[in-house]
Amino acid sequence: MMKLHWSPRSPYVRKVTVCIHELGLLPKLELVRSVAAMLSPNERLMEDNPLSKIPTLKLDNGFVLFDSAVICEYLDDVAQGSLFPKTGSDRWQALRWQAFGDGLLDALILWRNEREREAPMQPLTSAFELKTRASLNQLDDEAQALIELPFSIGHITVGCALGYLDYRFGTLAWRKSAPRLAEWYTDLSKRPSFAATEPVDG
Ligand SMILES: N[C@@H](CCC(=O)N[C@@H](CS)C(=O)NCC(=O)O)C(=O)O
Repeated sequence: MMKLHWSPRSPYVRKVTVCIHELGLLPKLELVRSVAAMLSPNERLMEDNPLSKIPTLKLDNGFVLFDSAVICEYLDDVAQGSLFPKTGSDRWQALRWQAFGDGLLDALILWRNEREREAPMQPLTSAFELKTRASLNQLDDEAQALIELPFSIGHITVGCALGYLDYRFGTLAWRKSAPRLAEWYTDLSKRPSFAATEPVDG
């Protein structure tokens, strides 16, 4: 049985668990609740991944895969899925959206870390906000393409980034500035894979 270091809060882990649901792989995985926090490296997790990050996937033969992009592509390959288009413009758009969603998440997580400090560095939080707003504008312009292209890791990653905005940045009210994206996201959230992986504290 493959072992996934997992948490119900992490948006990168959510990418992987959405793929697991989409690909019907749930019975093949053991989910291990692992706490990963930048300020307190987790020794048990580090035995599998010295970077102390989740998601981390340990295969039956002991081989360990990270990060989320690599794990998702591996699972799609194992299940012979179509979340990673093999060739052509669909492939590059899927990988681009994955990089876009991952990049937005990277900025949001650093922003949140800064925000929680006693004296947040204001120019830094402003820069994160600027990038987040610009990303939402850009994704809103791409909403029609998100609707039209075959469902892929790109859709999953952008969806997980938006889910994280709802979870940790509610006051940003992102739907106001990205109404077409919001409409697409409402439909995406109805997929059983998204409904089953809503972030929760605990
Ligand atoms: N690029 C990585 C990012 C993973 C990541 O940063 N995960 C966070 C949890 S949301 C983590 O493990 N943080 C712990 C740390 O940075 O020490 C991926 O896509 O898997």
